[in-house]
Amino acid sequence: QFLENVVQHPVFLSGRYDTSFIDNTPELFEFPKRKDRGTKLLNYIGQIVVNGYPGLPDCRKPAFPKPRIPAVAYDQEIPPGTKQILDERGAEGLIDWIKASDSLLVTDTTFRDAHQSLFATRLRTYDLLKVSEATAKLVPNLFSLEMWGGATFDTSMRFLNEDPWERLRLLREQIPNILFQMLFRGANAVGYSNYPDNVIRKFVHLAAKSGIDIFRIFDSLNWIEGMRTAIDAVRETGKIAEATICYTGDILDPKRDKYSLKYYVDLARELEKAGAQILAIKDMAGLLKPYAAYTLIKALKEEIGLPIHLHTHDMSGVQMSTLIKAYEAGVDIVDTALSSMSGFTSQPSLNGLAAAIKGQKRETGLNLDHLQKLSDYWEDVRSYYKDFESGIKSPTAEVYIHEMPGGQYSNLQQQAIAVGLGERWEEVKKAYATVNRMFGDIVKVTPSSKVVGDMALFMVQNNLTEQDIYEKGERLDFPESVVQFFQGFLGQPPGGFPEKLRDIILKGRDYITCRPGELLEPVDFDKARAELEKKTGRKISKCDLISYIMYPKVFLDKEKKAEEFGDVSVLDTPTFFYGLRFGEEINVEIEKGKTLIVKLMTVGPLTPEGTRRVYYELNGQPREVTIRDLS
Ligand code: 3PY
Ligand code: ZN
Repeated sequence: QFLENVVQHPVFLSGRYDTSFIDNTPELFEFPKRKDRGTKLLNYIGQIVVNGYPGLPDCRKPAFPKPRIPAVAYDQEIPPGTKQILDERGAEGLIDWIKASDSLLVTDTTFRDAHQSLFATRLRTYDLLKVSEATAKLVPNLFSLEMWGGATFDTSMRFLNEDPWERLRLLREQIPNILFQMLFRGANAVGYSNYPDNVIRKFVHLAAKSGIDIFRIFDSLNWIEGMRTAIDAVRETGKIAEATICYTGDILDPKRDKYSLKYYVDLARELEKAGAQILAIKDMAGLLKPYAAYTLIKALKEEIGLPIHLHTHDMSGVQMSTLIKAYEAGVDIVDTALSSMSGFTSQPSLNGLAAAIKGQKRETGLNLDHLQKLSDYWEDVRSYYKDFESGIKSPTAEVYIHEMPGGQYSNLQQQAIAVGLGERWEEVKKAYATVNRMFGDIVKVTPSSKVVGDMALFMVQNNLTEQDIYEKGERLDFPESVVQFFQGFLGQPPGGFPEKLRDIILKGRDYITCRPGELLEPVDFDKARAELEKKTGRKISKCDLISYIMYPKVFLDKEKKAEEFGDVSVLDTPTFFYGLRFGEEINVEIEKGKTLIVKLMTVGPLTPEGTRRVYYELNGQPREVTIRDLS
């Protein structure tokens, strides 16, 4: 191996070396670890068989349907779509095209928000890739696919042992014709706190280069200062900056005058001035009622010159009517999800909307049979993730009380279960509404919604009422996220912070009123790279580096898991989550043309060391691995 490193080294090949070559070229001593992908996968499956997947019930692998992958002709060319319009005519050309469109344009959120909202963002790249070619061929006239950002970035590393950048690259290869859209949390990027400006810029440039076309940029407090750096960065890339107003309250309720029609129109004007090319209305909880949508969109169409893109969640069951009223008011683009991935905490149904306005003046032009085929696939795939779902069985108007974003609902419920409050979920939802009122009625969307959720969990866990907070707050240690929120580290809410509560929570700590990005030291990328290369012992790509900068611990944990289990993205999803049944055999394609046949034989008894032997056949040969039993 050493000899191989020497003779392949560019300095050696150039002939320009002397006796210091060996001393000055430490990489000659870096030897790739022996790849035993088979054993690593057996370790992963054994780990799941013995200990289960975290958060899933301790049960035998259920029987799942074989997914109905829509049949498309391999030799059929992928028809051109909106991506080609952007690439050929540039950002301005695309915006002109949207304005001239005589159809209602549709974004499909199935690849991102739908699963974030229905099953805690656990959707694996494996299942996305199986349907990506069919998506490109069956619905080439979609406006965009929302397929990245939001919570998918950290979740894919944290829970799925995946690289989010790899997901983006692979999907881009498979779907070259439809615009890719991501959700970007302004100064919080794809994280939960503000990042230095140079990290925001670097992230945007890398994402644009890796395949993102439209950046939906929002600030969790609707604070325009939190969005400017990202808007400017997107404009530099030639991609589309879709700046966002997050909708909360009710513009038609005179008692909720903090978030009035005027408030939203003023904000939209500011965003247009700040460089937005599309305006998004992000109704993250599904509070925008049909007649309010009509009023809001009519007003925005009159007051600003940008195309309008509406996003909502269907917890109340009312939001299809909201889309229809928005359509009547002239909305340009709407977000929906394929029907089997729609409804409740997710978006309204794409199939339903396309059918509902078929024959109308601005019908979508989408093929209803094709939408059904795609929906059938997702119906099968969704069953793999059923244990991450919230268990909601019917729509509920309770969302108008707690105002919890759809994307947060299933996550907060998982968090509540994790801290032993699963049985007290009703109380958590009530506390969520109370906390919002105490905080001064804020916009609740990641990460401000997480702060409200953390405080709600804290109050329920410690059996605290609102009054208790005011009376005993001096002696309470509030969650870190709540302290940082009141310090101004997520930005400034409209109307400022409630001072009495801020004093109780901060206990004399300083707070800021400027943009946190002004105070954060820029990250030294070279230094961070050197640090990471030292920690991992390997060369680090730009994408890995930014993942590490955003989520150092999560990234390093993923590296550790990759070391132990190899590339688990090749496993089918039922096996990834539930392992194998005794006697079950699967084929695992570890690379193109190379398949392992894995059969689970049996699991041995608990040894005095607390381990179990797991017995397999690998390609017909007996194999065994030892797994620590964590029960
Ligand atoms: C996210 O930021 O992840 C959201 O989905 C907010 O709605
Ligand atoms: Zn959403």
